[in-house]
Amino acid sequence: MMGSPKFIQHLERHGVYASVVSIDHLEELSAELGALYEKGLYPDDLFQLYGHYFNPRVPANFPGARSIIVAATPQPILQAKFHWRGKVHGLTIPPTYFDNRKNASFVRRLLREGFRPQSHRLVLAKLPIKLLAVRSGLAMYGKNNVTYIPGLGSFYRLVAFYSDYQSPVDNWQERRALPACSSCRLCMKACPTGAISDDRFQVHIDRCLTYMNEKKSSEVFPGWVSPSMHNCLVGCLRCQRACPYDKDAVDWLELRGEFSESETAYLLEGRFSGAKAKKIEARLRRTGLDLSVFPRNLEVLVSGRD
Ligand code: B12
Repeated sequence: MMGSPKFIQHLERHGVYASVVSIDHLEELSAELGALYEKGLYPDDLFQLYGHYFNPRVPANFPGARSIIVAATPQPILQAKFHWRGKVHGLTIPPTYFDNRKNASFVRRLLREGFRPQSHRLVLAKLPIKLLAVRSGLAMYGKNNVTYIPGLGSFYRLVAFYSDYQSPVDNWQERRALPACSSCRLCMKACPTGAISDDRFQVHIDRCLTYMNEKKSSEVFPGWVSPSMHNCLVGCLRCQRACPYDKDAVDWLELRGEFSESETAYLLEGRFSGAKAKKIEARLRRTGLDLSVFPRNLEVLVSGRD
């Protein structure tokens, strides 16, 4: 903490870790991802969704942007309870699916406070933020391709801002991996779908369970994905739970929702319309979910377990 800018120290006092790089690196960030896409290492459908991260631009109305600030806010694992056929199923939602806007506002407020008496403009940045966190020295890659910060593990949400703050230091650096990942294979063994492998560092995105269960419910899981592989209502926690760097973070749980027998039946039926759908979706949003992954993701977790 000593030696870091005052605003970063202010964030740290509130449990948020941050770093800053010069705006000059924006092109390098996009070039690195562009190269992955060219090599066929990034699925087309994700490129459609996140293609703008591959060619980020400072907003035209912000020519004075001088730096990119990236910040990590710790987040717990969430639980939602579903009553079904006389049993209560406590289902899991990993960190980072929820409170996106709330977190961005929280970090923005802390930055404003930390900059005082100066004031700096902050514009939310849509960037490959994991790579940015590593390139800025804030985090390191785990072999599971999730990033880690000493003391926090990997259970945090990242957010980035363009700013007109001119940093006296530029923290841009080479990508780094956690030291133990060169010999530890626990995440690889824990990954239910074989998405983490020794043939390369980058995960095989098309085999990642999260890639499959974040899609709309109308897309059925491939036949090779067995029911026992599923462990979260959306996403997956197997590689993070197995990681020794996450051992202090995995027990931080927060219960955010409870759904009665009739609500669970409605979610499993999968015919959503009108006020009823809106009402239940509003409650799901507290856990970071919407109706798009229902009924498929709920069905695989409760069916056969009653
Ligand atoms: C698209 C996306 C996904 C996709 C694709 C994931 C992927 N690996 O690309 C899917 C749906 C699969 C996904 C899953 C998950 N995601 Co996601 N995802 C994103 C999103 C929107 C963009 C990421 C992206 O485009 N990545 C491009 C890929 C190719 O980059 P990369 O994984 O960093 O690849 C690098 C490494 O392979 C590395 N590398 C390659 N070779 C080598 C060699 C060495 C030696 C080293 C050191 C590094 C290295 O360099 C590559 C880049 O050049 C970001 C949000 C954002 N704005 O960035 C969230 C984000 C990355 N996801 C996040 C999370 C939490 C997850 C999940 C853990 C959720 C879950 N619990 O299920 C999983 C983890 C999957 C995994 N093991 O990677 C968090 C990460 C937080 C963290 N602690 O790191 C983010 C930042 C969201 C957020 N705002 O917090 N995600």
